[in-house]
Amino acid sequence: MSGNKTFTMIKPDAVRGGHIGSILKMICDAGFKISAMKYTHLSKDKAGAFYEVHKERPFYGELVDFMSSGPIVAAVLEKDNAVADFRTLIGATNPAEAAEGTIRALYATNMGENAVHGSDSDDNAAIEANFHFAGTEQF
Ligand code: 3AN
Repeated sequence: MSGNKTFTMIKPDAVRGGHIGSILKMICDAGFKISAMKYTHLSKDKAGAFYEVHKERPFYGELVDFMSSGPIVAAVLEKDNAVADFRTLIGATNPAEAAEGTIRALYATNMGENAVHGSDSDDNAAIEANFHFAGTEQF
């Protein structure tokens, strides 16, 4: 059975572009409840640890630099079928391939600077939520 939580970040490009409010409205309008949220600036170490799984990929250094280049909004979102429904709402990793009306189609710049993160599995959603939030910060 699929779970009901996912983890997201509004990335530095979308924050710099002034899109926090529009993106949060799309998320809430799509039926997600926010069960944790913070506005924070990841250090290089913290961004590197979050994306540890991509360490061997050629874009890892660029990804860590980008994700620590400015503040982000991190949040845990709750809804039935949260992981899959949120990935539908954000669209493909490459904004050129993202479906019309998705968050990435509207706000992403390119494959690296793609406006938002969304967990890719229930297990990773729990790991990522707990990476950013203490149990007492998740409601
Ligand atoms: P998604 O975020 O759609 O799950 P992943 O998990 O494949 O995509 O990649 C994680 C992040 O790494 C992406 N959100 C993006 O910022 C970055 N990334 C992925 N592929 C590339 C690439 N080819 N070039 C630059 N950055 C990339």
